[in-house]
Amino acid sequence: MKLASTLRTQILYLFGLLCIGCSLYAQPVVTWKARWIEAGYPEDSVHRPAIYFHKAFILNKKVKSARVYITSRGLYEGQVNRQRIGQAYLTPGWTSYNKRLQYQEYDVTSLVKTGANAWNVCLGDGWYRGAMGFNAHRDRYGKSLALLCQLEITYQNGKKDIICSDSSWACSEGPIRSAEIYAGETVDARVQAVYDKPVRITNYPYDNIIATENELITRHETFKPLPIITTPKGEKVIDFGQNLTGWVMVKARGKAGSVITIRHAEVLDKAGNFYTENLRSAQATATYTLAGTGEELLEPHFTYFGFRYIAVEGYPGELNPDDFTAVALYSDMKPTGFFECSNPLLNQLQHNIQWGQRGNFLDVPTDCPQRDERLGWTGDAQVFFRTAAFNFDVKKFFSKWLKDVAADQRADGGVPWVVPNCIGYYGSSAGWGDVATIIPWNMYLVYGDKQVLENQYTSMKGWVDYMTLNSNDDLWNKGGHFGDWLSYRSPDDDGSDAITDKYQIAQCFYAYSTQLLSNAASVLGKTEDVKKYEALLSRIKAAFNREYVTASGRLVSNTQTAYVLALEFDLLPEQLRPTAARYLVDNIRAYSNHLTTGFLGTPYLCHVLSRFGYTDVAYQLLLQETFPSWLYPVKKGATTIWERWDGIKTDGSFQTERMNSFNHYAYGAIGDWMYRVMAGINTDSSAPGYKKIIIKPQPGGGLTYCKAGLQTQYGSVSVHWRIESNHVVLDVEVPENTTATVYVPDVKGSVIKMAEVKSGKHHFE
Ligand code: RAM
Repeated sequence: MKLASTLRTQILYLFGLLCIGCSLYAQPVVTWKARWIEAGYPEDSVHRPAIYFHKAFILNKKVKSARVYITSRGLYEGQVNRQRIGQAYLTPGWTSYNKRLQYQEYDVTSLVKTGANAWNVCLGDGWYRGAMGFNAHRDRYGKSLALLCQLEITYQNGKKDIICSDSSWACSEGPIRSAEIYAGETVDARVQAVYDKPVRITNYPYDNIIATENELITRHETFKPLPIITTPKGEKVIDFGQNLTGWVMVKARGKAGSVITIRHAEVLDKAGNFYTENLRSAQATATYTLAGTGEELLEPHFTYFGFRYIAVEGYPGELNPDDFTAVALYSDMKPTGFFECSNPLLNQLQHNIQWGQRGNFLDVPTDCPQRDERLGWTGDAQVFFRTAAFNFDVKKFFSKWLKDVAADQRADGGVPWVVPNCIGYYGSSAGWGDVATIIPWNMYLVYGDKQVLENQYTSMKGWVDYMTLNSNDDLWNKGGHFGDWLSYRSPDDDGSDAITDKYQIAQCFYAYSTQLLSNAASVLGKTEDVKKYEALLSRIKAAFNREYVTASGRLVSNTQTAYVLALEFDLLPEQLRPTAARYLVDNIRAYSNHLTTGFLGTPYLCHVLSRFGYTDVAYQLLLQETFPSWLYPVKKGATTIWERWDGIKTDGSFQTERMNSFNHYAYGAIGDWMYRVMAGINTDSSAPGYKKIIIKPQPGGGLTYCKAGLQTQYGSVSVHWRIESNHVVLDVEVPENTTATVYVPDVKGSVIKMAEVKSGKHHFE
């Protein structure tokens, strides 16, 4: 056994003092002694079985500590002496691999031993070379899987050793016969990895390898089956009661060669049959062939599913609920927010919003977890950001992803539709590309850390300059745009579709992004840029008013989204704003108190209503139970947020299978209004990150109480209001080292008292 000499121990911690802003960062840097290795045999290019790598080594001395540094082109799972390395899944995560490839570091001291050791690592296609994106193309980042890993050992006598991936490793196929994100996984437990093939050294670069910044994907909640269903078609179906993202652990005993097939679905159709058409081409199937060795525990490794139901075929014997457990997988973000009120439907909505987040925060913020898409859609992410940051601590999750946004941004500043951009560039869309400014600025507001603005400033500026480049006379009126995606369309074709002109929308986002860039420049002390972009902003607004606004404040597109965006982003002159807000309310009334907004208008709809004194109308929209509304899906039994307002139509039939996800968080953006306006928890932008807190609850909608809280970096802020004999009783909790301005409301939501308070618990009535 050839052991690397201690002299080669090259994992250097360079505690480089990276002085950025006023914060000091200690950055561990790995010097890789390991070589990239890949399978040294011709692969089955159709099924692409996982590749199993192996290294046997002997340690002669007592080990004090052992650490693994590992990454891969493809997904990896490793074991030392048959014990899993770490608790993370789908590692090394998903980034713009060719520019930024994360490695992970694990303490494996308890796994190694003096004497003979075995280190195994298995690689699957994953996002790297599995079918992804439109037309499910394979090989988005490269054609072959490769492994890079090193194990650094410190002996009790202080000496060091290193075991690296190199030509001394062996490899072979093994039980995982195929695995892809959309297709699922096929495991034949009869096949064992025998490691009888050589590996090949490859010359992939090292300079794109980076430390992991965010929380890895880990296992979370588990669910047991509800009573087993036999559908009208005779399928054996298990309902886990919750639409979730992850997979099902199965226990089975059977003859060698018996095949169990598990298909996944989010919903049953009107007749009660298993429905998978909305997964489009995603097979989303786990297939297990038993080894016949007694009780076998089965679960996939390099895939995941978005599902509530599974259809099981080939299971030996009766289906026993004890043998099936669904497990939720998502990035290990710390839960930070809670929200509860006197309306059970709203509590279910909050539940659905949180589960939409859990199901779509798997290293990257994805649009959906089930069909052949599951991509980092930029628009969806920006729409949902503020809500996400209430429910979970997403600081690291988004600082990592924003770096991929910057990495995948084009030289002309264009931002691709999805990040990591595995689908190619089709131009930039308003409301999608603005992720480059909206998330950094809002991250600064909620976490109070300038670093994100430093990191993203070039990207923010690039995006605004891109829009300028594509403008004529300060009007951004070029290119293709998604517009107010999935806004209301009349099921009766009665001409009431709520379509907003796409260039009118584009102009609103052009203004908003320019405003945010100028805000960022001001925080970072870039005075020249502040001047430049403030001047640009005035021209953009003037152009908007020339092109899209009548003298009385009516907009060219007379839709809710049109008014919402113009008002939210301050595009109209002061004197026209109240009239425009009135037009918005008139429009809502014209739809019998229903919203008609799509992805872009929805997040701001209730905020704009509240800002202009129509919180009562906002409550009417929020509490609306008929289509289109937030509670309509809740009434239809949703356990997550749907992609469309009418994913299941009033007659029980489905919207088109071409686009009908039942786990799409975008419309969950209402959560932000629930926390910020209903409960009234907000940060003061003059002291962001909740250093100064504004507590301004606005009761309404006939609710009798509301309780909400947020774990900020200073500690917990919470609000509890309740209505007792026609007046409001308010309890607030303000964290250490912060101050709060509390606005005490009456039962109608009007402010009756204001108080400046320090940390502690405060009671008002
Ligand atoms: C859909 C995605 C996503 C949306 C784009 C425009 O396919 O699911 O939600 O942002 O299209």
